[in-house]
Amino acid sequence: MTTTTIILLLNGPNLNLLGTREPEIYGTDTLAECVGDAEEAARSAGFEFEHLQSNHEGELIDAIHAARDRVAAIVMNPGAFTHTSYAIADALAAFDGVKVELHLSNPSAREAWRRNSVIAPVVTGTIAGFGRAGYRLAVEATTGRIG
Ligand code: CA2
Repeated sequence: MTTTTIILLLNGPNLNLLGTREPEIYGTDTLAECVGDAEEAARSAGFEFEHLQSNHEGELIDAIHAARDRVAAIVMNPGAFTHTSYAIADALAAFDGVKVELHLSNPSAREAWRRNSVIAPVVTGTIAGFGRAGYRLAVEATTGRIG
């Protein structure tokens, strides 16, 4: 039984630009709006909520390390690090709580290089292709598994 009550949302590189380009793929909502939905879902289920967006692989890894034994669940949209970062995959593998990989788009339906996730083998599950709604859905997926 976990004693921590925090859900941590991590957003990777370029997601700070959400809502400014490629609306046909990523929608017109801003990252702040997506994060707000996730926070609302966490708090209404009785959890605390933390968020970090970073364009830097090492900063995301440090945040995952700092979450160990402190945070109940991590929801992460790793951005393009999804397809390249064995370092983030190793950090997530060392986190024992619930882990959800989150994508706005459905990378499996896009370019060939997006079809492989090095993160997928180390997470509890993945939510992809539901745009902004995925942020709320991902948090709701964790709250059912914490404990
Ligand atoms: O679909 C997703 O959420 C992605 O993680 C988004 C990444 C992409 O590399 C992944 O394959 C799938 C890209 C994030 C960049 O997002 C922007 C959105 C609007 C404007 C500029 C960047």
